[in-house]
Amino acid sequence: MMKPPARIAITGAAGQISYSLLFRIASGDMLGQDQPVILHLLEIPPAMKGLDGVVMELNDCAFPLLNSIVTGSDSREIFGDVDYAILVGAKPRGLGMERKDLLLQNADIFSDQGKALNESAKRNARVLVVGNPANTNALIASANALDLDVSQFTAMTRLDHNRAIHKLATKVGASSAMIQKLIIWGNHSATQYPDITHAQVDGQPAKNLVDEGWLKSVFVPGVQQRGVAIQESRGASSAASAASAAIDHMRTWIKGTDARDWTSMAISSDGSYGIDTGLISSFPVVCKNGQYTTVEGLEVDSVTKQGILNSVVELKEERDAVRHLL
Ligand code: NAX
Repeated sequence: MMKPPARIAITGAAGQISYSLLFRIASGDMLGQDQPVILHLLEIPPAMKGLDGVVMELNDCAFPLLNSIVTGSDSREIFGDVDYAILVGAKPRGLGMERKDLLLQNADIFSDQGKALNESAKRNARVLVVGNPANTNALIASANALDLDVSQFTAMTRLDHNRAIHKLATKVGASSAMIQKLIIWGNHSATQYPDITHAQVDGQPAKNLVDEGWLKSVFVPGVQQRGVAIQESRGASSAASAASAAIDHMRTWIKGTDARDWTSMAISSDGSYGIDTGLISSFPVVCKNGQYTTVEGLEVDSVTKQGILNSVVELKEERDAVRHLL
């Protein structure tokens, strides 16, 4: 017998990332081939016509697992009874717009959506924030969802994690599958800190296979600036890779990490590694039975410590700019 369908809300459903994400969820990549899904798609009114076209295409795929699709512009209605919410929709940074203005405009969206999730989502709903600035948007959504636990809110640094895996794998001539235990620390922004101190390549310490110069001047800035490089080359920001990372993030959260590995997720800090309690920061986490736990007790060298600190300073600035919504 088939399982009852899972309800998944996706905001910004007519946007670039969703154009890849929705099809992968509907084909079973996120929850597995035995799990039917109902998509709850949220868009703003001017984008509804575009969304209707996406829905036609989803229907034309005749996905066996796609039970039905609900669309609309009312977040309370769309979040009704959802098990998962992937918050992708956000305003893009306009020409000449300051980062702070973007933060404030998107802050209102995420405060409203936090309240809406609180009112209508399932009590154990899991939420992933993708829309930027993702960490602080997750903080706002969680602070406005008073009846939901802060642990239900996460932000995406899995794309950065995957980018770092590929970069290291290419450098040492390994496949991505051979790389374990990388870490992205901090904010999903150029201040994030990719850390290979504990990483392994086919069980061997990665740091023995690369030199300090490459780490400092190629690896770290290359991962931090990868989004910009894609934007410059494609003339548009990362979309399919972001969708793939969102699928990875949710699947790992639900199904668990491999026994020999961990992953990176931006979660509410419990003060570990000197990161201020309550900030949504990226940490190494292990997932098991649908729950994640921070990997504790790792040694952090002085260079990494400084990298984490730089990102935490930025996270605190972002938090302070939206304090009125927390
Ligand atoms: P698009 O501009 O293509 O799509 C965004 C969609 O959101 C639009 O269709 C828009 O109508 C909709 N939207 C705006 N306000 C909304 C609201 N209040 N409720 C519902 N929908 C709303 O952007 P896309 O390329 O899909 O990127 C979406 C977000 O992901 C951006 O904020 C982007 O910066 C962020 N990213 C985050 C990444 C991460 O790793 N965390 C990586 C990729 C991406 O840059």
